[in-house]
Amino acid sequence: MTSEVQHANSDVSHHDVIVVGAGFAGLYTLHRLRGLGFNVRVVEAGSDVGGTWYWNRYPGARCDVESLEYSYSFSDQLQQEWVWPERFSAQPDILRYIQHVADRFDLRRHIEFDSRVESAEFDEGRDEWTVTTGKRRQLKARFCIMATGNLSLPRVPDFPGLEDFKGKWYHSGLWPHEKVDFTGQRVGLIGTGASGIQITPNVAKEAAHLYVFQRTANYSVPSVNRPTDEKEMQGYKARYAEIRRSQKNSAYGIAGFEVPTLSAIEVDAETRARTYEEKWGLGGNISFLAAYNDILLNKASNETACQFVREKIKSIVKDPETAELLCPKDHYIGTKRLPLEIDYFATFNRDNVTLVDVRNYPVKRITKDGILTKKQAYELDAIIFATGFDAMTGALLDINVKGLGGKTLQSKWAGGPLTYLGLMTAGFPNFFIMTGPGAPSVKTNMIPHIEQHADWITDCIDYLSRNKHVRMEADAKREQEWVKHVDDVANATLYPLAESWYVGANIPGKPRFFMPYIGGLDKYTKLCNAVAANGYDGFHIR
Ligand code: NA7
Repeated sequence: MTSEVQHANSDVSHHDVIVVGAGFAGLYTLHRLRGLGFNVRVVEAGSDVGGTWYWNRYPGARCDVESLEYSYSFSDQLQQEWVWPERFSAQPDILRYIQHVADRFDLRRHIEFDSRVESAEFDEGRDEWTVTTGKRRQLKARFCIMATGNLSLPRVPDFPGLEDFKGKWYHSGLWPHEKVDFTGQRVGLIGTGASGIQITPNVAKEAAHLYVFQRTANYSVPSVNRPTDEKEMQGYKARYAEIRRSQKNSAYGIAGFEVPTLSAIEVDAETRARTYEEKWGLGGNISFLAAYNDILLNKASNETACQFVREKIKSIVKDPETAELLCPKDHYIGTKRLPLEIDYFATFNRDNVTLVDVRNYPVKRITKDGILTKKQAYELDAIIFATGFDAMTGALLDINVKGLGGKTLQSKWAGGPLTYLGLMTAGFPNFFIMTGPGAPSVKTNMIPHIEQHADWITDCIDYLSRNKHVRMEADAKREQEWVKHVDDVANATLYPLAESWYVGANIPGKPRFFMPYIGGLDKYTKLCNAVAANGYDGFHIR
């Protein structure tokens, strides 16, 4: 291990490990590594901790996993003491929690804020990474860990004319820190993914008029959010050890739902309707999709769930034409991320809300006064882009990463992200990727997965350091086998059929490649543990 070598007036510092990103993943990794005595430096583009929850401050931003489960398990004291105000926490409460974690475990002094990483280059002679930030700071370390998140490179489609717009515009993932007041304004919202669905009811309450520009109708199920029930919370806390174990032994990293045993098409229509109704009333997306064991595997089964949700939309939305337009027809439910709604569909019953069809009448351009579609012009004071992210690979490829022989990650991943276990990519030694492509990532509860990855990587770095190994790299053949396995698992489901960000379909020109590993967190954890127990089988160490 190196000692802390950092000269006050120098713009080069030396460490054992550099971690990029101070979200949930970066913070826990820092905590673990520091606990073992490593000199760790975290580099963060934002001005504070929080990652996703730092940037996504839009009205209505809320987690779709229950907070008692979407929280760290590493400190029992922390989980016993923390009080979550709601079942599905709103962004400010999650940010408050992660800020508390940073303070409580004294993590901030190891983090450089307002520092966007521009490049990371491996020095083959020294077995060392050099990370350079936008401030021309250089950090050097044997190990580099990318905790850059999956939805951290916001994307505004390149509509012509945006620069002419006289009003203000916002992206959901780059929301201002101060409250944006839409009172009395005509607002255009583009995008009806999870972010657009959360923004709509909130902005509709303020705006003079809200126009929701929808390209693809989206399924959504109720969140059934509520203030935390004191008894329920105490029950959780009393059983936390068991709950955390069962999270880690589940596919979705969530303890609180029943694993289904029946097929949707093997039961009669009445039973099915009752089950869906019950799940609809309970709230949550995993519980709805896990009503039956083949909703994500079998088209006919899936269609029963689609049909149920379409009927619900029609029963909520009074205007039949709007209701019909809100009914998704072009993808199977759950094959795109299934957002949770709080009054989303009901908001279209308000007089000050209009649904605009930009599937049949696409946006032609932004003008100084608003949005011009193929059908008509909409005069607007503000535009909100809830148009998503260059997901999973965007933030990684935004950094100029150079591995062995000066090969860039961009060129290696030109056809899609290649990894072994999602943890490393061949040709880039001592370079770890957290909860990204090739790992369960966005298809599981992020927090237990983050803890699993951070623990695995920390143990690995500790093992390498104790044994005086200077370099570890994924084997290229094992990487190919893993990539094929990830693809095979996905192809056994309906997921790859959708035009989703899971396959990169939302970014023009991005190679179609199914990125998350959907074999389940439980199975994945066992695989990772077996690899470590076998002396890091599939990796070259020297
Ligand atoms: P998503 O889920 O990628 O949604 C983006 C939305 O923006 C989606 O409805 C898109 O329609 C729409 N979009 C994107 N480009 C355009 C253009 N050019 N014209 C019209 N509409 C467009 O992003 P979110 O931020 O909502 O959610 C991301 C994740 O964050 C979410 O899954 C949660 O995990 C948290 P499309 O469907 O592509 O037709």
